[in-house]
Amino acid sequence: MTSLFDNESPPPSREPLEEGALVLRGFAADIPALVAEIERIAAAAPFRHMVTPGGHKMSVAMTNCGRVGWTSNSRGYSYEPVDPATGRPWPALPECFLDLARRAAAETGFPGYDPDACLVNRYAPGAKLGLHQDRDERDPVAPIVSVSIGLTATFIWGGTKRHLPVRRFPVESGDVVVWGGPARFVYHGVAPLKYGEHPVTGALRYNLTFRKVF
Ligand code: MD3
Ligand code: FE
Repeated sequence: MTSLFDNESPPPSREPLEEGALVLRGFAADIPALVAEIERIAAAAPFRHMVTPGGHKMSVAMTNCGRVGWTSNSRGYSYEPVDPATGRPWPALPECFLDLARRAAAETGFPGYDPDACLVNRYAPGAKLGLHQDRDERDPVAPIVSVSIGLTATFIWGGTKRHLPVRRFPVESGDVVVWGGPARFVYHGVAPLKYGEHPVTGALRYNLTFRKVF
């Protein structure tokens, strides 16, 4: 007897985290295609280490695609239509990114998702993202969709107040997490990436986060 998943990773599974938040394990099937798009984006809008308003250089390297891109500098955070590093608009959202984000949002109960930004994060071993909320987006109803690619990371998430206890869970290549409804404004972060080798990304992890900004 053969199964659809013989010689493959386990079948996709859905794990609710809390109301409005769902992990879709293995939902992103074609990792090489996503990495090829990331490389195409980075050729037009190079990865860079942004500086926080507090004056710290971020350990995660970032770029964007879509109508606007998330930027940080010593004056603050903003979504910008033009990449400050190149003076050109950000590369367009690839069709396969949009399709993936829309299907994941619909699975979680958010049909008609129309993100206008995709932040692409690149983690080398040791890179981390401190606990934060994503609240630079004007649309508070649309979910944020996150796609993990390459090395496994530990995702940290807490409550809507910084002091509330946090939980941790591993996110592997192909895992998609949708954060909507009451989970949209929870504090979250990523633990320092452990060294490893991934067949497609080598010693790197990428994360795509789709956002509806306007
Ligand atoms: C939960 N990125 O770019 S994605 C970010 O893995 C960011 O690179 C992390 O946090 C990463 O802002 C985590 C998952 C994520 C993104 C946004 C959220 C989780 C979220 C917004 C609200 C709640
Ligand atoms: Fe975030």
